[in-house]
Amino acid sequence: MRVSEAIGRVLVDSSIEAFFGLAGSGNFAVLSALHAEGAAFYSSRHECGAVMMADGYARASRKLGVASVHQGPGFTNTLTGLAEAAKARTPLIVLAADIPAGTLWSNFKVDQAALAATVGAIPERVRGPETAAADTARALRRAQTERRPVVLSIPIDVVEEHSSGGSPAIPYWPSLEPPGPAEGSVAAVADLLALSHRPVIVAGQGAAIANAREALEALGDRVGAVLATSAMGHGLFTGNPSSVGIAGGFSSSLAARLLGRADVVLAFGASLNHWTVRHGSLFSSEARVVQVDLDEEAIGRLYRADVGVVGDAAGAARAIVDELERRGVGGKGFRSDGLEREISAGRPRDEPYEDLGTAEYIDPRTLTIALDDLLPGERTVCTDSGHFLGYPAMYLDVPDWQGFVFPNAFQSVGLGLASGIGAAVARPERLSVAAVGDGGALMALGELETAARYRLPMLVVIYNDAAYGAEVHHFGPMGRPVDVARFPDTDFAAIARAAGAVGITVRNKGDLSPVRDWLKRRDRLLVIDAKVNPEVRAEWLAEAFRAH
Ligand SMILES: Cc1ncc(C[n+]2csc(CCOP(=O)(O)OP(=O)(O)O)c2C)c(N)n1
Ligand SMILES: [Mg+2]
Repeated sequence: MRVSEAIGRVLVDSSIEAFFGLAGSGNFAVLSALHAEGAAFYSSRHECGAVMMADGYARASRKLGVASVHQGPGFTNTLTGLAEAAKARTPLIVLAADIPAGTLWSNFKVDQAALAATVGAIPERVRGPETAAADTARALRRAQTERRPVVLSIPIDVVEEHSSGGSPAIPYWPSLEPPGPAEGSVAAVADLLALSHRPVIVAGQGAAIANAREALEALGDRVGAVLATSAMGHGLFTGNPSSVGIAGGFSSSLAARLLGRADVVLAFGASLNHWTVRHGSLFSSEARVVQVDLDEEAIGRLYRADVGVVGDAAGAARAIVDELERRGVGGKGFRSDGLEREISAGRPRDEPYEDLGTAEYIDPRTLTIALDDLLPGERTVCTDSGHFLGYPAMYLDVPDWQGFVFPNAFQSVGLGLASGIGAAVARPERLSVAAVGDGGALMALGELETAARYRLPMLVVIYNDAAYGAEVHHFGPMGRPVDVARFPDTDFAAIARAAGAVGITVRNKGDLSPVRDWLKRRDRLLVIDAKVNPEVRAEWLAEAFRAH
């Protein structure tokens, strides 16, 4: 068999069912071989889109994401998506063609390994025909065990060679038990909890990856904790009556008030970055902080930690509960009578606001709340970056952690649409909802055609303020001229129709009625061009710009 076939065979034998990419001469053989081996192929219009589709696919399903790209510019086009995937610790593989080793000159020559490493991905290489299968297996393993994107460079002179190696038996990699927490640190946490009246648990992506929901809920029940997540952990406690949603910039005012009263903060698998702790203003300076993380270096790095516990979130939570049981520590803690009722009436969408809708514009809050009511609960919400971002994050419920895909680790505009496509492919039983701004939509516009071409039953909601609203709302109040960030209105419904999708323009709640019919059919992409009032300034934005 050829090297390309050996690579394709290893991937399909490792349960790769779908992949994304853009065909060029350099990756044509690998792409075709992987497809011929049985993996479904989705052709993007830009390589960044391909990587973000693989990223969204991985986040929504916990399966490995795979993308295939041409060498040189095909690869450099992936870099923003690759940086996002690396920062978010998404396990994925980019199969990147590369020029032959030792080439003195080529238009496509660029140091791919160095570029990959610079953005935080792991560079790997197919070394030759006889090692191709083993090299591919190694790349797969590293992406999964190190939870990072791997760039597997495949030289174009090797890819068509004969390989006798074939597919190696995929080596069995026992999943190593995460290290148990040290007894001393568990005892220190129990000491704090024995004196606590108002404990809170903040769970991040690390807790979600560790499947720690049950263990954290048991701990929360034992000590009467209020539960919250970081933005990356959003959805982990969906449905729990003691959960107040996201801690940080996207908190409801009730959540901010309750979290501010905590006397012990238990962070599990959360870095406690400035978003989660609102630049240090969310928690009281008196609150004692416990940080549990697999990575010792994460503890106390971004925020203070009075007690550090090295271990995985689920194992540590169970060990803490055992210790509390042994000591007979437990109680109602923060869960006063009436707290559940207060929480159920204190979601962000329950907070009163003045509807700033006009004949021309819908208020973005009204739009999002109406969509939350209209759309099925089984959904994956994928959000791009921009001023609008808080609305879907705060007002659209998600069924669980995988139901919220948040490609904002690199805070790049333009990634949300493609990650929504990846999620739609990964979880067809869930409605994929990509929430994007007009700027982000135009930056990734080619992928609108991709979603339409595959007739993906997904929804793209464009918060169209005809502006780079984040800049307008930040610089405008300072008296700076912001015309550089304003544009004539774009008719996205017309663009959607031209691409083969359904497009509707929404200026008020009534304009959403076609969504109801579409939901019954879901036979193709629906694009909502929501003309949102550009005057509405999100409260969370002031918080966001404190870091600039
Ligand atoms: C790739 C990239 N370019 C520029 C920025 C700076 N930036 C942050 S938000 C934003 C505006 C995005 O506009 P839009 O998608 O319409 O969302 P809005 O802020 O208007 O809601 C810009 C340009 C960025 N974060 N990423
Ligand atoms: Mg905008």
